[in-house]
Amino acid sequence: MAALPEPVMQTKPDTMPPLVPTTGRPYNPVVTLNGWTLPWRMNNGVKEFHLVAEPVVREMSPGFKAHLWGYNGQSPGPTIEVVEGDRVRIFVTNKLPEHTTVHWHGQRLPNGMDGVAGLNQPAIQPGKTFVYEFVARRPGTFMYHPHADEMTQMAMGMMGFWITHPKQKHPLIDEVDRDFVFLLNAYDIDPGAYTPKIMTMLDFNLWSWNSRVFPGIDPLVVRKNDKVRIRIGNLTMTNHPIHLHGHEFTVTGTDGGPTPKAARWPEVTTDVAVGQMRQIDFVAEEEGDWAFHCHKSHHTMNAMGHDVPTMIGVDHHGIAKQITKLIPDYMVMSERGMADMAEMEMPLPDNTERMMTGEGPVGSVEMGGMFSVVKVRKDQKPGDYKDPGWYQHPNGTVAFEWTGAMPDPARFQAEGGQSMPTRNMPMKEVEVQVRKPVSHTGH
Ligand SMILES: [Cu+2]
Repeated sequence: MAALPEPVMQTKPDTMPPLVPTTGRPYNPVVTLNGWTLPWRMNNGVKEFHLVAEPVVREMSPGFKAHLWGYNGQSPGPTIEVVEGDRVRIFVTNKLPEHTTVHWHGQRLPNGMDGVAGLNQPAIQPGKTFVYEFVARRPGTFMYHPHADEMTQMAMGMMGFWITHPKQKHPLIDEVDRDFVFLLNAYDIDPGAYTPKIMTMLDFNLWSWNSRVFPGIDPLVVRKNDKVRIRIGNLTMTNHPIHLHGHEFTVTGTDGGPTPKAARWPEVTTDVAVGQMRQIDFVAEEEGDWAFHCHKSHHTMNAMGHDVPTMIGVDHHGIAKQITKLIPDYMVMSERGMADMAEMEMPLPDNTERMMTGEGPVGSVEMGGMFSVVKVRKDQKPGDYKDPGWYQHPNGTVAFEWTGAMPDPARFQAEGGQSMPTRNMPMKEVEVQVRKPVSHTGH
C-alpha cells in the first residue's frame, strides 16, 4: 500500500467499450450506457481503485451541459467491476467543497466499511483521502453513492454502478452475450441554468439515464438472437416502470442477488422502485428498432414547465388576436395536444434541453428523458456496439395510411348509442369542461 494508484479520468460522455479484464479471473464485462468502467491495478492480490469525488461538467445531451458533482470526471461515476471473492481496496479522494463518504449499496462488508458518515466513519473532509477495503462476497448488481449530505450530493449526480461477477458457473446466473448497465437519475435544472436545484423533491424536469436525456442516450445495440442482460438501478425519488417493446424479459436478479428460477415470469414492464436494482434478461429474437423507456409519460419529456393548463379543445383564435395587439410575441400552444411542441421552433434560453425531441427516420419521436432504442440486427458482429443506423423494414411490414372509403358508423346508430338505458336521467344534459390543475403544489 505504498502509494495511491493514479486516478483514471474520463471527459467524454460516450458509451465506452467493455473493459476486458487482463488480470484476475476472466468474465464477460458490462457496457455502461454513456459511461465507462474504472480500470484497477493489482497490488499483492488486491484490486485497487481510486475514486475522486469532484465537481464535473456533464453533457446531458448534445449541446446541453450541466454542472454536477460526480467521480473521476463524470456523473455518474465509473462502473466498478470485480469478481466474487476479490479483495477490493478503494481509495476515495474528496475534491468537493464539502465532506462526503461512499456507501457501497447492497454489499456484504464489515460494518466500518459501509460508509455512513457519523455512524460508521468520520466524513471525508475536502482534500482528504480515505481507504475502503473489503471482500466482494456475493455476486450481483450494486450501486455506490455518498451517505453524507445525501440530499445535496445525490441531487448533484454523485452515484455509480458496481458489478460483482460470479467466480464460477452459477446455477442462477446465466451467461449472456451483452450486459448493459445504467442508473436512473433525475435533475431539476431551470431552462438556461447549469446547476440542479437541490431542494426539489418530486417535480424534477430532467429524467435521465446515467445523467443523459434522450436523444442523448445511446442505443443498446445487439445482434439478433443474442442473450441480452440489462441492469438498472434507481437513485431518483420515485419509481420507474421500465418497458421494453417487441420482446418479453424475465427479472433474473434484484437487490438481493439472483432470483430463484421458480420466481421468474415473462413480462414487458418492470417497476424499479427507489433504491432498487433490477436485472432483466431476454433473447433478442426480433429484428428492428425497439423503443425502451420509462412508462411514466412525464419521464419521457424534458425540461417541462408544469404550470401549463391543458388547452386541448379550447379555441384561442379570437382571443389570441386581441392579446397580440398588446403582446406582439404572444403564442398559443397545444390547443390540439402537445405534439405541436416537438415541431415548433421556439426561442429558448441558451443551454436548455428541448422538451420532446429525438428525430427518427420518419419524423419526430416526441420523446425526451428516460428513453432509448434497443437495436436488434442480424448482421451486427459479436462484440460490436457501433450504432448500425435505422432499421430497414422488409417490404409490407410497416403501418400505412388507409386511402379507401370511410363507411358511416351504421352499427352505432342502430344500437341507440348505448347497451343499457340509464335508469334515472339527469335533470338536464351536462357537458364537463376538463382542465388540469395549473400547478403541483399541494400534492
Ligand atoms: Cu420514470
